[in-house]
Amino acid sequence: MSNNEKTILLTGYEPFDRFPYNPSGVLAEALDGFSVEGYVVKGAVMPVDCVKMPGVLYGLVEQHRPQVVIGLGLAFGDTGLRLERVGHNWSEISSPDNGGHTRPGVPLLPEGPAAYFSTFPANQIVADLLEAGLPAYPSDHAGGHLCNEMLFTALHAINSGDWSPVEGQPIVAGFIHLPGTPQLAAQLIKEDRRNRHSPSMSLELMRQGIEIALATTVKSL
Ligand code: PCA
Repeated sequence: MSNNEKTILLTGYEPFDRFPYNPSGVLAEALDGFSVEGYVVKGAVMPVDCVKMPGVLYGLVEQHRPQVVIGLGLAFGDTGLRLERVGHNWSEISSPDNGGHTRPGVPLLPEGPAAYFSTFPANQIVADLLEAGLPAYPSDHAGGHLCNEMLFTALHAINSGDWSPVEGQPIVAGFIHLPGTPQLAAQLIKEDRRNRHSPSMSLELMRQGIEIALATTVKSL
């Protein structure tokens, strides 16, 4: 990385649980090197392991020194792009993650605050996505799994000073949940026809939406 390159860290996740494919990791990798408004995307796939993930995220921030950190994750069953406005200090993992860990519902950081607000312009992103004809909505609960953990970890690192400001500006952070792809929906219907009410969105449309989200975020800096 050259010293004055402006970067966006875009993370996704590896496959997990009953999903053999995770559009979030696929898109984070596909967008690696993409330029938006003078910023270069650094795309990375993180492990779905609640113990390992925070260290991986810290390592990526140390490596790329991004101005913006945005996480992507799969939320099968969602009907559009879900812009997460809050990261909660909470972890509840009922079916084992890829490291075999479960959690009964515990704070991520016992001494930490209950929650932090995301700092990317979630409402403006939703408006821009809807204007472009893409289904999108804001959310104030990112669940109890790794996606919320990523968002809370990033917001805590920024608020606690672990991740220092880049050129005087605090790092901006947020999270976007993605629906399943048509292929994932088809596979689940094959397994059980009762899964027929499974919404999906093509990878191409999700990619368009993420590009809009990144552009809107960078324009707000
Ligand atoms: N989705 C999970 C974790 C990994 C992923 O892609 C979540 O919504 O928390």
